[in-house]
Amino acid sequence: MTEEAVEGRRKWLSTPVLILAVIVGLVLGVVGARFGFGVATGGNLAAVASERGLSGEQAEAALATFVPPGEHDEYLLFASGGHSGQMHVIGVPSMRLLKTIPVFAPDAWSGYGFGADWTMELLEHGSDPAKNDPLLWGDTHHPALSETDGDYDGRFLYINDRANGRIALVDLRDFKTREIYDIPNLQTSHGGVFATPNTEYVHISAKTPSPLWEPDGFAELDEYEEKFRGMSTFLSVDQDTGHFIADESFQIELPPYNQDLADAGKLASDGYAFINSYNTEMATGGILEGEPPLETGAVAADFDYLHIIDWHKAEQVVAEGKYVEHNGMRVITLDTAIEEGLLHFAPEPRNPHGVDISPDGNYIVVSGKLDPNTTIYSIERIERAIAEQDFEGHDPFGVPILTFDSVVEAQVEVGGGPLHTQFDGDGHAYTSLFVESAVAKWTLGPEAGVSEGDAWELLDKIPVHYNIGHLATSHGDTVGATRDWLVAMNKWSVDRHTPVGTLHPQNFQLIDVSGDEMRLVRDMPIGFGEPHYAQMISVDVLENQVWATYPEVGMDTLTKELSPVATTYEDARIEDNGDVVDVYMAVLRSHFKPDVVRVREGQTVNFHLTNIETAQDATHGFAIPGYNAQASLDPGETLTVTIDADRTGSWGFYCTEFCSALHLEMQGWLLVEPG
Ligand code: CUK
Ligand code: CUA
Repeated sequence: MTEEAVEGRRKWLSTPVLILAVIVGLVLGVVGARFGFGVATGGNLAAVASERGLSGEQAEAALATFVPPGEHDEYLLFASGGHSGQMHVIGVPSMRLLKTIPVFAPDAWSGYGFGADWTMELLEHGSDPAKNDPLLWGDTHHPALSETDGDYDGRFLYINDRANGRIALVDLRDFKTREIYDIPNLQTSHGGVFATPNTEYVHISAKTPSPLWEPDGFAELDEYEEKFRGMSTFLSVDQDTGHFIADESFQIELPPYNQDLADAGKLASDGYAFINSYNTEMATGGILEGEPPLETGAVAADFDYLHIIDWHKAEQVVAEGKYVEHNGMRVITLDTAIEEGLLHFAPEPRNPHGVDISPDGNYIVVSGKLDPNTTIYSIERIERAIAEQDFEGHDPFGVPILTFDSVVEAQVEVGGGPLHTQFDGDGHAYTSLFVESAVAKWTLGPEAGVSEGDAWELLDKIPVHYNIGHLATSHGDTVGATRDWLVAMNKWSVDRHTPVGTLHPQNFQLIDVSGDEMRLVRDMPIGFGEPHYAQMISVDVLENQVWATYPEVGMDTLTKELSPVATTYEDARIEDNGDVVDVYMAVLRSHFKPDVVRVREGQTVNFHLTNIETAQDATHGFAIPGYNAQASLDPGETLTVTIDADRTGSWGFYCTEFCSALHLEMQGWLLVEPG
């Protein structure tokens, strides 16, 4: 958003508007100023507002977030899709859904998991190879955009699978999932994904500890303390492709606590990683065996531990060979991590959830969901306490615990059930309050540019609807956070939207944070799998990097290189090699060449499909009835669909994407002769 526009919005929103006459004058003034048309055409605005029964504030909000037909949003919000296994891309401020990116779950529209070999192969990752039983869902929680110098660079997007301990890579040139990696020694994952400031690594840690050293992965729960462990993973990233480099990655073994959310240090705290934990009580439940429920056991102690990892030091330790290899991953054991001084704990008020680093990197904000305060640590205090060995004790595994009073810089009473915090680059922090269903705005301290007198103060609070989890500000996890928009990601909507049955949408709410007071300007029902976290990136950063079509015809989706099986129109052909038939097929408006494919029952058929189109949006589909096969080919894209021709019949394949006036004619025959 331009500075002028921000300034305009600020001014305009801070004006109290009570009666229609005032609205009209104000609206017309602003509209006139911003869009440059005369007041004469604006007369209808008053009538529209009046007819629709809109208050002044509502009319303002509508205009503030309206993106005219044909124009683009200022920001894109990449939201996780929770247990839908997908990700959603939403325009801000219009709050229009632009795309769903399938990641861990099949998606019929894009043919993800319905035929194209690359999609089938990706979805296999994490499946039990002993069984023909693909893992077809995930629980995406925390997207992480790649970063350069601590700010989003729009190259890659990473997302965790909380359920199955996996991580995926999405290439932001074509918004397609490019890798799913099943991380060794993690059963589940939550702490991450975050990228280090230059995406040297993406971090992901366990959620539920597991008996990861046991050969068959099994241990009794009464051996929990002895045999279960958590794991923090630093996955090295190939800077050209975004792929994970397992050989250059490492893990750090952690005690069997629930390692929760995590964040990377930046600027002042570059080189550190922070992970919250809960259930340091190591409760395991067992109600039927006379134990308290896990939840009761897990809240018994007043403090849990903020994990502070010096990953620069960890890199050195690995380089010196002080690791063990476990399931193909280099693991720094807990004992080594303690000995080498790369792991410290700081007490944090019980059962914290979010940990978030301020844009300047100095402050580490922790929110304890059972404590009305956010607790703010400073990296300066932490580094001093580590240097002076200012410990208040050790945990049962020997990890040194820094003295609480030495490392805590401030506490701010924000309200009921604080979870997550975001920033705006102007010295403000915004914390979601789950229990209170509100967002609290408060000031950081001097290192974030706030004067001593104004530091650590609650400034404003706005109700949200309802039960907010995460929140996201524009560039909110980076050194370049901006003071524009905040999206509150609410778990419940109750009565906010037209009833659509008993499963209600969640509710995103757009809040304008450009003024002194926060203003709620838009609701967006989320009628699909539950988003947790989102990151918001300026469209300016992405715009020149996103491909409109594949730059060359015949490009392989995964490798982004010309595929050896791509075909031109002239070279389209069928090669019958006995057991295997290779069909090199050109796909264009509005036919397939070849359009009759004759095979015998029992043959394996590889359809090597190339969409030879170069026009934007000239996407074609390829669906074969009876074979559970559907692929989608973007302009220029090449992929292979492999089927075993085990159902005899005359099958009419067709294009699924309405591509031209003769789209319905875009069909052909797969003749499977009885063998
Ligand atoms: S968690 Cu969902 S509201 Cu998985 Cu980031 Cu806090
Ligand atoms: Cu191609 Cu419809």
